[in-house]
Amino acid sequence: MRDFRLYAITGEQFHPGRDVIEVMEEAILGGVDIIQLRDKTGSKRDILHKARKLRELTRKHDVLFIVNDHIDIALASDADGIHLGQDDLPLAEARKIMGNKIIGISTHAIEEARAAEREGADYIGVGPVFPTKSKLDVVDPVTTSYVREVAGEIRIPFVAIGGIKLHNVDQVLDAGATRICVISEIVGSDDVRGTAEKLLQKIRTRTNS
Ligand code: TZP
Ligand code: MG
Repeated sequence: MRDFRLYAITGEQFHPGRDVIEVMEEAILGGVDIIQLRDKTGSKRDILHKARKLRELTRKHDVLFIVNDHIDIALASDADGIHLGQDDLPLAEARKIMGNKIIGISTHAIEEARAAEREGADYIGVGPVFPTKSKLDVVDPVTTSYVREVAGEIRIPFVAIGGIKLHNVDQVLDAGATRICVISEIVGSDDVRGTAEKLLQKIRTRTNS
């Protein structure tokens, strides 16, 4: 898959009254290079409608587009890929359906990261690094020590996620992450574009890229 640095996930509860497409476009203008549609409450029809609009937006700006949970919606909207958790369809089954498209897998422990790598995931999520209000099923923070473990061992791309903010992103980069994924810090900001720009600047500085 094409490489990325700053991954933003939708979180419409963080920007009441603002349209998700408009917010994500600002994030892209701030340097986000991969977008995920994550909607745990809408009907499939509504999610598909948003997916199609985000696909159009991401095409216009040439950034990657991933759908969370719903393989059917990922295919119907011609997304670049799917993001799956440990309780979703197993990776091997998803691969049969998705072909060469991107498959990302959430992991919370090194055994899960190893399994995802072995089974052919394109990238993994590593988190939640810090406490977060954006994920309802409660998982204890994995801390930066899990980031360090993954950085030392796993060879496929990984993205650190969970409670990552401008004020603590350096800790995650220090632990070896080179790709960062954020919901609330970006989409909940009064200055979506400026916040994305600042996060990207920190990543670029730490990774010399
Ligand atoms: N998976 C692990 S943490 C998380 C997800 C979807 C939520 C991240 O949101 P935020 O607002 O950046 O903490
Ligand atoms: Mg899921």
